[in-house]
Amino acid sequence: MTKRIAIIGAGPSGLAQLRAFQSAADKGIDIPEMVCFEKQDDWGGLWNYSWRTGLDAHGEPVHGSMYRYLWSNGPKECLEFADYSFEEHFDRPIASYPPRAVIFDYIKGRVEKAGVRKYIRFGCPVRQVTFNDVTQRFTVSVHDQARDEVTSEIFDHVVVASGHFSTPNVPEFAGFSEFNGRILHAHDFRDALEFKGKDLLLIGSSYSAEDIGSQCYKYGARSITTSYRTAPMGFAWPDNWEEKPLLLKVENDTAYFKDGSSKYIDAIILCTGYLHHFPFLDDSLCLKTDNRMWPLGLYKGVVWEENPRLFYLGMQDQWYTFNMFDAQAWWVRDVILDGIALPSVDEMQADSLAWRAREEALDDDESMILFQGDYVKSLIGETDYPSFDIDGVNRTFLEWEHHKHENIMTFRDYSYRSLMTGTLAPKHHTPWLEAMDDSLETYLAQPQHTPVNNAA
Ligand code: FAD
Ligand code: NA7
Repeated sequence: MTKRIAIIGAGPSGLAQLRAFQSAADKGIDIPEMVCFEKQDDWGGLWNYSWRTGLDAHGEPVHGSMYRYLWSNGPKECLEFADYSFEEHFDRPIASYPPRAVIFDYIKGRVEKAGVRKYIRFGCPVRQVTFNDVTQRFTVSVHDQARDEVTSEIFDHVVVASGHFSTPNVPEFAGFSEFNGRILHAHDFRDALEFKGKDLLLIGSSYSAEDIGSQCYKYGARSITTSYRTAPMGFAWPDNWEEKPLLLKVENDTAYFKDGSSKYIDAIILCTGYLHHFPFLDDSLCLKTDNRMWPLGLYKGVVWEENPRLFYLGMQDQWYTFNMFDAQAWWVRDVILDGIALPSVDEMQADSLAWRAREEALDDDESMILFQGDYVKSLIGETDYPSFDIDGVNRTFLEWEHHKHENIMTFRDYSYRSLMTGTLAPKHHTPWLEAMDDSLETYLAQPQHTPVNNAA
């Protein structure tokens, strides 16, 4: 009997799983029956922008954490699919840091070409997943919102690809209840123009703080203050941006910091990260981890060791993204197709612990990038995912880091060479700091053969 597989989520990870099976089918291999359940009305996951915050039209938590004017925070050359280049999609080379709409278009292009939309049931949040030890099968209960009906179906395997940058981690600080201005989490941030002319405090020192702060600077915030718990980001910030140690309390409209300093502020954005949150999973199936490079319990970063019929995609903290999700999806596909045999549970756990020990010794960005590159290599070496120059991607990441430290407001003006096609990206027509319109049309409206000048 044909196996049945449930894929939860049609973001980049879930779409990678569909594409992996479809590529096997193209080679004449019999593939299982697939159903991908997606709670939103379209695919693309976080890249499918929504203006909504809080609850959606059906009372579901809004998945989206992306905002207007979001441009890729790393070079597109590092996330490029090995089986579908940007050049193939846009029919010409494009610059290295596209805005969200351009990346969304690229993600869509590959799966439209693959013809996998037919496997996806949109408007279908998964409510519950349980496993029956006797039948060795999963029961997946899904809410079909159009019909307002919850139905259950049986599957041999479940692939959880529901993302982990959607449920906000929201700490409380003394005085928040009496604060005079707006307090929001990065998950609910949508438009930097809201903070034009304001004195803004951001808590956190990672990507969200860096990028939301940069957006607000670009769109005219009066001042930016970022407050760190562990370490400052340490970039060469503009004059109206300062980093302070952790916030202690707010009183009315004044923030007080651990170093004894204080500052007037209009609004606070909690850039304090996200929770891995799977309310639809039975506890025995549920990954529990913070945001890190090697969550425990997942053999090869994807197989749920306690029940190897269950898989997770994209659960790691991410330097590598789209091509790592592909590497994972191809590998999971081959386990499901019985092309890759899993070792005993003890062996799986020992292997994971060895990766974790290595992860714990990582002490800077460079070592984390190389670690994740090694992980991707270890997966693609075992499947027919088109091999690509991972050392080259690592080098591009390191150049990107260097450019960020050179000038955090101009790093997006650089160009990099595609590791898939060998083409050097053209320079974008407008420096990022002056590019106020983030539409696909404006971004692509550039001469085809702009000479490349890598001095930004
Ligand atoms: P998601 O994109 O989160 O997709 C998960 C999907 O699962 C969603 O469509 C969701 O609706 C669906 N889903 C969730 N729960 C259920 C359920 N119960 N039932 C059915 N469906 C469900 N990466 C980069 O490479 N470059 C960037 O510039 C970049 N910028 C980012 C900026 C922000 C603000 C954030 C939050 C992330 C950014 N990322 C970036 C990282 C991002 O995580 C990945 O690019 C990518 O979107 C992860 O794909 P995913 O499919 O694993 O998860
Ligand atoms: P991250 O990368 O998980 O970072 C979370 C940040 O929040 C990090 O600096 C944490 O500080 C900080 N944090 C977490 N809890 C607290 C509390 N209680 N107090 C103060 N600071 C806290 O999440 P991001 O949202 O920045 O990035 C997630 C993705 O979005 C990323 O992939 C991007 O591409 C976009 P710590 O260093 O742990 O002390």
